[in-house]
Amino acid sequence: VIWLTGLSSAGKTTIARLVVPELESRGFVVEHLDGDVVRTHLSLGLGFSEEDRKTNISRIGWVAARVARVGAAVVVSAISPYEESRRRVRETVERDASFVEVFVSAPLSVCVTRDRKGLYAKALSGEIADFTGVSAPYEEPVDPDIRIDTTVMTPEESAQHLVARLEQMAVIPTRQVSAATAHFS
Ligand code: ADX
Repeated sequence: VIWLTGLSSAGKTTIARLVVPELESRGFVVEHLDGDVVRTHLSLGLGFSEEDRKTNISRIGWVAARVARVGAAVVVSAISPYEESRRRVRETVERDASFVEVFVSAPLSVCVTRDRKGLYAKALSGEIADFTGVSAPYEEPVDPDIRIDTTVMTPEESAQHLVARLEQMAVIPTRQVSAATAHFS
């Protein structure tokens, strides 16, 4: 389970979408669980209180653990603002599979400028309450397995960096020029 946490507009979904085909090319069956999508199905009806967010993350974690247990890779992109929730999810997943916490990092000032969905503008004007980084907390991972600073890397570079780190950690195999092809051609 590759778990991307970070502020809204930090780049989690973009990086996740780029990493999925990289994992598939290494032979993994991959499921991508994205916060925005999960909230239209599995977590439909949940809001953004601390309690609802913790429920959301625990549900995503439960599904991720189940899917990983049968051998697929799971990429999660969800704000997951609470350290405690992330720790619990790790514990659940690590009973049967590996868990990699990836902190997709960009300062709030940059995320506000990106504001892809126009939500920061609404949060800053008070139209949306409990907005992460503005009027609700984001507890930065103290010791993430991988950190990606999306202010200094393009999305493609971020995804490549993530894949390279996963290889270094031996979580995924290195993609090699096919030995068979190299040998027989
Ligand atoms: S989490 O806090 O429970 O992990 P999740 O990743 O599922 O959040 O959903 C975050 C998405 O919901 C954001 O990308 C944004 O599009 C939308 N959203 C709507 N309201 C809020 C809010 N108050 N805080 C953060 N995100 C919000």
